[in-house]
Amino acid sequence: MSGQPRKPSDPVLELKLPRFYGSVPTLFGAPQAEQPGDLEGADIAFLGVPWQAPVPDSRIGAAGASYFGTNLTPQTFRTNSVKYGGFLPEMDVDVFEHLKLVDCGDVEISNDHATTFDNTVERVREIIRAGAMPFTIGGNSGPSTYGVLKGVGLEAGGPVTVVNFDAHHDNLEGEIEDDPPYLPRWGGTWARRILDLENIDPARYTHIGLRGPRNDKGVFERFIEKGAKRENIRTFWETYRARRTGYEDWIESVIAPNVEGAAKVWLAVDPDVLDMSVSQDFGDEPLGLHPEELCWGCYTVGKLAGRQRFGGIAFMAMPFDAMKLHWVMMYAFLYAMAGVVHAESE
Ligand SMILES: [Mn+2]
Repeated sequence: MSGQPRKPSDPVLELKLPRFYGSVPTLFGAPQAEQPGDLEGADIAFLGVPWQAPVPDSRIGAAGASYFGTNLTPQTFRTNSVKYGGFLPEMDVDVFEHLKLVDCGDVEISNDHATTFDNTVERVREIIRAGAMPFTIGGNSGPSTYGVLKGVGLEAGGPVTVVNFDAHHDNLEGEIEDDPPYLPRWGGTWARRILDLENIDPARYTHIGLRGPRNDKGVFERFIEKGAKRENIRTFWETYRARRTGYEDWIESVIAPNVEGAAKVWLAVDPDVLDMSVSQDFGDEPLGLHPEELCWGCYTVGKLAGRQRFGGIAFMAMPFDAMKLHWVMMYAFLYAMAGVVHAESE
């Protein structure tokens, strides 16, 4: 070493972070799981689902933020994660001391939509069979919701509770086989379609944060038709009141009855459940949750489910370049896992 700064021609000899390719490290710098055998001993397995949905007419322009480039979200999410560790002083827990995280890379996305779904289901089943909890991130809804949850359901061996944080119903009618191949309608339909999946119990389906005029009049009826309960669809008025009456008690009372007796609990978060003021680089719906409310909700799900029943956590429709939003969602993930850790220590 000459003591001089490196020359552009000097080789880079050491990469301290495990990397998939180029400048993409693993999530939180976790060990890479390249082969199914690498999943041994893992508690949490991160899996990217880099699928970008076609942008529908209604979401062209600024409203299309959660569509454009979402195929890049898993890798930018990884890149943004490496400033964090797993210790939350406010919870006095280091998540990664208790739960071993590995990064499984991304699902292989195919031009053939059915193949993408099959690949996703298979990767998720592989993770669950190895005894780990899948942490998945889209892409848009479709493979990252229906595909992931299909795998969870097939391995569950009993009823699965879905806890879905979303401003929107996403339960429009229309079956998969009716979708035009060039414009699969997953974004607006997935929450209805999942209610037909094996082991997904519609009566346990819990929706938190529904609000606003992107929803239509049929929203409740379409859930009820599929077996969901009206009282499990929690709108802004309830979250708003809970701020005064005690949000922690309220969210526990909402989730606990639907977790009781479930074989698995799967947690889905569409970041638009957050208020549009939360992140300067994403959000087009006011009257949403604050980060602490989302984090506490995720913590509550983790704590009520516990290590054996926590069926996975999934983020979807997150723009690749919404850096501040990524960080909020990393908190949400860590809080869910802190709940799982605390469930074990009780
Ligand atoms: Mn939404």
